[in-house]
Amino acid sequence: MFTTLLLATAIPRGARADNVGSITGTVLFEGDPPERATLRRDADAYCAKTDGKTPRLADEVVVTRGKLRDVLVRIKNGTPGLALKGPPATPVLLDQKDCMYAPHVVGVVAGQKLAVRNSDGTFHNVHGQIAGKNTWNKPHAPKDPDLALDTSPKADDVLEVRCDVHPWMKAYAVVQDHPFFAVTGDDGAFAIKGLPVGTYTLEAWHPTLGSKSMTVKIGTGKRGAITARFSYKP
Ligand SMILES: [Cu+2]
Repeated sequence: MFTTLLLATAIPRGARADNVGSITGTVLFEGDPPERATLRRDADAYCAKTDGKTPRLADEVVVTRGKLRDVLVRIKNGTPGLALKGPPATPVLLDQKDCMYAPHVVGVVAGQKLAVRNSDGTFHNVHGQIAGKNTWNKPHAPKDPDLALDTSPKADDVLEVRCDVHPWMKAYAVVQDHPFFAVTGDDGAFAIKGLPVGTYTLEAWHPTLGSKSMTVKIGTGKRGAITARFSYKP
């Protein structure tokens, strides 16, 4: 009896454990993307040197051939029975490289740590805020070991990370209470796998362009692998 109950909570009604679906897709930016400002980084000679001959551009909105980078795509309405038993032990890596954060947007599971690395030969400080409230502010000298920093135990929180030494440096860690999310790269592509049959709200989140959502249905057989497309416009 106890086993039956456990199974009943582990698998949503109507879903079969062996029938897992996937959502793959692309995030587009249609029309002319906003112009990326040229960053002035000569206040720090190290940063300016990593620019080489071509000045670096702001990374708030990065569009490559109509595809939008740095969009976190996630299941928004929860995934009954698939909640994690705790955050993954492996932290999510945020690198400070050439005086930029890489990546610009990461997704984390509630409670998962952020490993912040300094790959630069200059001093950074790592300043985290959630909704304007400080979470930590750490000095990070060259060759210092990675920092293991708390994110947040609360789904939907957005942890904003900045460097007060280099005001153009900004990154975002977006919190989920499940593992069903992905962040787009230069190709605008995302893939979320391992979903049971069901109806989901799929949300796209971008730091400055905002959120969009749609309803998707994972069915059986061929209807288990669906494609989705989000489109942002100027
Ligand atoms: Cu910095």
